[in-house]
Amino acid sequence: MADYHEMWAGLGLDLKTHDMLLEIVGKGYTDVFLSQKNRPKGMEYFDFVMSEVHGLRIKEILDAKAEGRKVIGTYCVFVPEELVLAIDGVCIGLCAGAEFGFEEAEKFLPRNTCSLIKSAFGFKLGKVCPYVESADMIVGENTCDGKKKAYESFKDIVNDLYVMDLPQMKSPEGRSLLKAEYKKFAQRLEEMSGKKITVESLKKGIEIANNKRKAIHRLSALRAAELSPISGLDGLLANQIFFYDDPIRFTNSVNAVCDELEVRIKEGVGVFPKDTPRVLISGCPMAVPNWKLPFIIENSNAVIVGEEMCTGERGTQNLVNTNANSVDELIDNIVDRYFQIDCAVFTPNPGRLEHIKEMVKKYKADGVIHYGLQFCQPYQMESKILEKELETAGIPVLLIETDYSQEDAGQIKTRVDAFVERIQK
Ligand code: BJ8
Repeated sequence: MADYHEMWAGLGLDLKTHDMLLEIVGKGYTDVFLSQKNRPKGMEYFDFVMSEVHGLRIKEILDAKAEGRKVIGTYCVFVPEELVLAIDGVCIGLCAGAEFGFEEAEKFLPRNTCSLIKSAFGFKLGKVCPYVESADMIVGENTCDGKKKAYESFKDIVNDLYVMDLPQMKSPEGRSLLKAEYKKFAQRLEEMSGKKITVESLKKGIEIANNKRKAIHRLSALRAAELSPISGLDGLLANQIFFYDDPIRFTNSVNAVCDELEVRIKEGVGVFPKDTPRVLISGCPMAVPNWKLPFIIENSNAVIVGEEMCTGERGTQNLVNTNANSVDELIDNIVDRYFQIDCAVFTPNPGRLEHIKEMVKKYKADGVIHYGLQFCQPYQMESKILEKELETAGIPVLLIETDYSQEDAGQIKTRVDAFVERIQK
């Protein structure tokens, strides 16, 4: 990697701490990803992206800003990237997946806050995230109580925080609220960029976002092959990079991996031996560099064949229909897609159970490992209902409750080993 210290200093990063963070993430990446055997050649692109995650990509973003494009940071898959693309903006997922700066974060948040929220605060307070520092506007959303209340303090420590309200029920009123919020957001984007969203620009934004999702759908479908052509870790990595790479380059790179996987499937090449137990993971999102649980699973003689999470199929499923003649109709189509997201903050939320069952069938999973972050009430509460329903339907379930620390890794490994033995054919 080239020397980017000047660029980072310009963004106000704490260089010493940032160097330390990069070293830890780099080492983690080498241990978790580069140690895997028989990876598809196309994954080299993702290795490159990760090696330049705070370098080249940030430079690209700063170049885009210099051209007058706006950078929008987000924390939730409910924020419609299509609208950001329609003003020729850059949309970046900011979720943080490392236990970093928690002590500082706890000056603003109760100790019993989930790691995901603490990490977002920790990255900002520790001045180690060039994405947060590059953003012209950060979008928060009223989802779980933790996030909703945390944004009340977050607004004082970031530049321009915009909070979007979201429905909690899949009712006609809920849908109307979502549409009103998306229209308000579109207006805010127009004001800040000085660019009008037109039918043409919005259709283009939809097309770029749809293509990105189609590429991931293609990758997911290939993971259904009897002999897994790619590891779950690499599948997750593609889903994580989905949030901050250039969307067109990302789409092309995922499609290139898919071309290679199709050949692998034809030739009977897999990354794990035949009859390796197949696991579906489900639950809270896993942001970079949160690879603890998938690493444990794939080092317990199982393969992950799909992710029912926002860094996975919950975040990428369904496309936006481009068939419309006005911006308002296109926004309706966007609402139609996003309103189907089955986040656990919705009540009731039967769609998620159905989606998990569908995924188990589609990817031929032998069991489900549910990943719930400590203190995440929506997913922890829902996990009990899911466990009961899935076990009744004959689908074995393991509930894992954890955080971003490594302290419980040994204990989780023991439980995953026992579960893998249970689902072994
Ligand atoms: S659509 S999952 S990205 S809200 S882990 S902060 S829920 S206490 S992240 Fe999410 Fe949007 Fe839903 Fe997806 Fe709260 Fe739970 Fe923490 Fe969470």
